Amino acid sequence: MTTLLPVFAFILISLSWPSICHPLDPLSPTEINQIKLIVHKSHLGSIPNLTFHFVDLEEPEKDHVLKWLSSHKKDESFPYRRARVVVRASSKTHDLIVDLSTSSILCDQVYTGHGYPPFASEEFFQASRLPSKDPHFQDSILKRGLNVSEVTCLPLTTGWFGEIVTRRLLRLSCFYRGGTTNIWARPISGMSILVDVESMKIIEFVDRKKSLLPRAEGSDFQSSGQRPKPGTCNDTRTNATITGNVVRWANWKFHVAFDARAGLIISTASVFDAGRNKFRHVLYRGHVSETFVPYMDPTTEWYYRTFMDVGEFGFGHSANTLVPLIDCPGNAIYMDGYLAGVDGKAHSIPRAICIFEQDKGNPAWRHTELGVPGRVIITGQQEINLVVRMVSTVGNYDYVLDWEFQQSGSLKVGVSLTGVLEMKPVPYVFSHQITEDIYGTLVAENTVGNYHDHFLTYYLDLDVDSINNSFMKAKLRTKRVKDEHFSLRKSYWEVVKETVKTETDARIQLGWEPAELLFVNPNNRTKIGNHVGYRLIPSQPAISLLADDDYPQIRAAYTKYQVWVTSYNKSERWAGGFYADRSQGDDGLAVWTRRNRPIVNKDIVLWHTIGFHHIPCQEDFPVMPRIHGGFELRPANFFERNPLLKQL
Ligand SMILES: *[C@@H]1O[C@H](CO)[C@@H](O)[C@H](O)[C@H]1NC(C)=O
Ligand SMILES: *[C@@H]1O[C@H](CO)[C@@H](O)[C@H](O)[C@H]1NC(C)=O
Ligand SMILES: *[C@@H]1O[C@H](CO)[C@@H](O)[C@H](O)[C@H]1NC(C)=O
Ligand SMILES: *[C@@H]1O[C@H](CO)[C@@H](O)[C@H](O)[C@H]1NC(C)=O
Ligand SMILES: *[C@@H]1O[C@H](CO)[C@@H](O)[C@H](O)[C@H]1NC(C)=O
Ligand SMILES: *[C@@H]1O[C@H](CO)[C@@H](O)[C@H](O)[C@H]1NC(C)=O
Ligand SMILES: *[C@@H]1O[C@H](CO)[C@@H](O)[C@H](O)[C@H]1NC(C)=O
Ligand SMILES: [Cu+2]
Repeated sequence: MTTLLPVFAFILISLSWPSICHPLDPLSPTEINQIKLIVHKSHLGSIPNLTFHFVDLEEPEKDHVLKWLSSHKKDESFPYRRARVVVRASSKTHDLIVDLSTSSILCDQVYTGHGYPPFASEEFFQASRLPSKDPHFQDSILKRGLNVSEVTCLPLTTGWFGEIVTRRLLRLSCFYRGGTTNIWARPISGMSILVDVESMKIIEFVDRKKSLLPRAEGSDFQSSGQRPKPGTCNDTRTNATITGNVVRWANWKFHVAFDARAGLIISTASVFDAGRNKFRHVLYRGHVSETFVPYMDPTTEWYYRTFMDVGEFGFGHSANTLVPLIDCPGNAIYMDGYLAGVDGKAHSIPRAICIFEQDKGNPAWRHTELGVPGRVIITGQQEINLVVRMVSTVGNYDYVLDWEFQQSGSLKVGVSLTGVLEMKPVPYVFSHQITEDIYGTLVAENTVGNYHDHFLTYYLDLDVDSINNSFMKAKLRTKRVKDEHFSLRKSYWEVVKETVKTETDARIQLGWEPAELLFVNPNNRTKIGNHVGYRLIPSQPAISLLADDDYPQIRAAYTKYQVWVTSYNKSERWAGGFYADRSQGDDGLAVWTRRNRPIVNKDIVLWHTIGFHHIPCQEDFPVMPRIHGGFELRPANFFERNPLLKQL
């Protein structure tokens, strides 16, 4: 029975395999289950304890996708459909390419380099339950006068600190609920618990000392009940046409996908140009590539907290089911997401993505003209945007990821941070009592919110009007007026344009010199002769302040610059390397760009990091109000004139 059943199910699945709507569509639950069967039928199927760590669409060749999109007839499916699958079997990592149309494994490589694939949720879950069954742990909890059934332990990734890596590990951090749901406010410190994930056993347990436990009172969070007025939410419905994963709204057309690792992916975004009467390419693919969250506390129980959440776990794996009227407005349209579990079986995340029109009551443009005799002219129009949103909760933090499409042709990418701080107990009740380094802010009695950073790096494969683009700096330089007879002015600024030739020169630390950063199409100009382009407008600049030789910084070397531009290569998508868990910095942006490839008039990719240096404050306790960061990709000489206006 056990051997017959999969074969039978397999035939059913093959017969019902649906035709592909778009080559970049995420894997469907049927396809995920089909992959599970293909892997189990292969030689890997006989190895006990096979675990699935990564199951994703193997991105088809870009030129094939572009050709198919520009020429395909209705009902004609894309010629191939493949998945990249990473499994662990007998303590080995197998990196597979699975072909769905032939139900075969095209490639099976045992990965022997540094780093491990992402953890599966089930591994986190199993690890977190180990202490409650451990006699040493039970003993320590009892000695502290606490009740074991009120303890929650959570797994944290361990990073890499120069040691020889031989196994996958997690460290557990334990908390005492005892009267609060805000577990992060009540950490049980003085303990180190190390778990070997392969054998799923505690391999090291150190109890240093009985420590102080911050009180539960006042640490819970409840909504103050401010809600939108009833009736305001269903008034309008978002006026977007969604066919499969393709969204059409106002002058935009794009593809939305849910991905286990990156979370939300926007692909093949083009904007309609009424002047040219056609859709023009802007972005081939954009998504969060990696995050880096290092804590600034070098002590025993904190030093290793240097998380790379996207690569170690995945924003899609941590995606929430969105809650109407908390996460998204009443006019939102929802899309589900699908993931493979540790056993390879498909799971769904209902309402993983929401799409809604947003009217913040801003003018898109306006003008009052008093200079026309006899009348006052006031003109303008309201700004209405389309937002695509996902929310990922990685442990204590919640990341709200937004892509906002504007009718002006701008794309605004935003991320909001909310959730709960990672906190540490201290003997202090007043800040004036503090005499030692506490590596954070006293945010409540006996409670320190530790200093840390959040870096989110975006992969932005811009294709402005076609794949060949150049990266340009338009530098603003102060110019002295030399001839005093020419002008009474002594100075002004001029623009010095510079096409960046290679990858090394395209690494930029923002904020040092005023410059516009542009992706231009050197093969196309507006009617009056300017190069068509899109401009990156960053927000506040932040780069990693860690020393270059510090281990976490070696792993996340790319966080020393906020802007990188690379030559397109389908396999270069993860800024900190694909195998991020316990990585050693030998894959990723900083390594690829050592080749210093030319980037002029080529298919190039922009990488941009949004950074937050987080000095916690009391308002961040017990739960933090949303803080926002982001950037804008804005047309610059792309259209002939303001595209919001009636065409001439
Ligand atoms: C499979 O996992 C179980 C428990 O998770 C463990 O006891 C067993 O040793 C593992 N087998 C192999 C071959 O790794
Ligand atoms: C420990 O906590 C559990 C559940 O919270 C409760 O049922 C039990 O009575 C507690 N035990 C003691 C000794 O307080
Ligand atoms: C909004 O629409 C939902 C579903 O269509 C309905 O259940 C709800 O009562 C409506 N709310 C209001 C305030 O009209
Ligand atoms: C909905 O969008 C379409 C296409 O952009 C537009 O023609 C139509 O007027 C819109 N309808 C409403 C009610 O806004
Ligand atoms: C892009 O430029 C390369 C040379 O760098 C050329 O071979 C290729 O045909 C160009 N592609 C397009 C779509 O213009
Ligand atoms: C270049 O611009 C012209 C209009 O100025 C347009 O007709 C043409 O399609 C553009 N070429 C590309 C490759 O986008
Ligand atoms: C693409 O990138 C990978 C990883 O950096 C590299 O191994 C491979 O050689 C690159 N391919 C090309 C054609 O440059
Ligand atoms: Cu923070």
